[in-house]
Amino acid sequence: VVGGMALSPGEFPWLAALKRDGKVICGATVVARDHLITATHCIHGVEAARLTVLVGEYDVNHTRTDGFEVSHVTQHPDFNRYTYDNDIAVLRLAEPLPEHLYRPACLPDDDNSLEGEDAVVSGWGSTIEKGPASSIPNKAKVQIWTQDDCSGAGYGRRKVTPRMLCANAPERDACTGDSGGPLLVPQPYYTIVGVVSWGRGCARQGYPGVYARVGHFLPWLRGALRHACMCTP
Ligand code: 4AZ
Repeated sequence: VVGGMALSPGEFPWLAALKRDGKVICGATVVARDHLITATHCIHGVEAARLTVLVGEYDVNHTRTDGFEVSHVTQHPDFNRYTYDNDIAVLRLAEPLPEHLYRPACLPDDDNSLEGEDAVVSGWGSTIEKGPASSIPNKAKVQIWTQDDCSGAGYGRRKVTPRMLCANAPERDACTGDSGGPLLVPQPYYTIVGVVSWGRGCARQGYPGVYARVGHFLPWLRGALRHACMCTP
């Protein structure tokens, strides 16, 4: 996260770090006792056995646990690895998380446009473009763009589809390593409206962060999260 501030320990109890072969590669969001949402591009073609998630941790270079085992991965069937269309995935854990370690983020209850709304992006990604990953998580307040402004942004022929959402603020953005983590609207409950997906560099003028639009995937998520105990505020 560029242009943000450090989270306090325990401040975002739904925020998780995703590891592949023991190394943090992306963010993720706890949405149920044994389910997280991340980006498909983070885990594309990777077997569940190589994945773990850190939940309830702060400094990822000094963790208390090695992470919780992922037992099953549901990639979005229409993920496009060239355009990053449909860049969302659901991780199922081998065991439910200990209750004291997390609180789930809520899912939106419809596909609102959200344009102009304030949102918060968070993660262990770089705090400057091409910088190293952060050992502690950061957060930044950003604004959600209209779909028209977003399609007309600098991305040109790199298409921003209706399955995506743009957000940024001057000098504030998601960055490398934040992928898979949440974009949250805080009112009335922290609700995951986006999954960090792509962008040109970080916090460049005219190039907002692009997110998978969670509201678009509600029917698919209901299937992938079947039997999960959901957020009950
Ligand atoms: C990345 O490489 C990445 N500025 C994620 C988000 C953005 C850029 C890069 C958005 O994971």
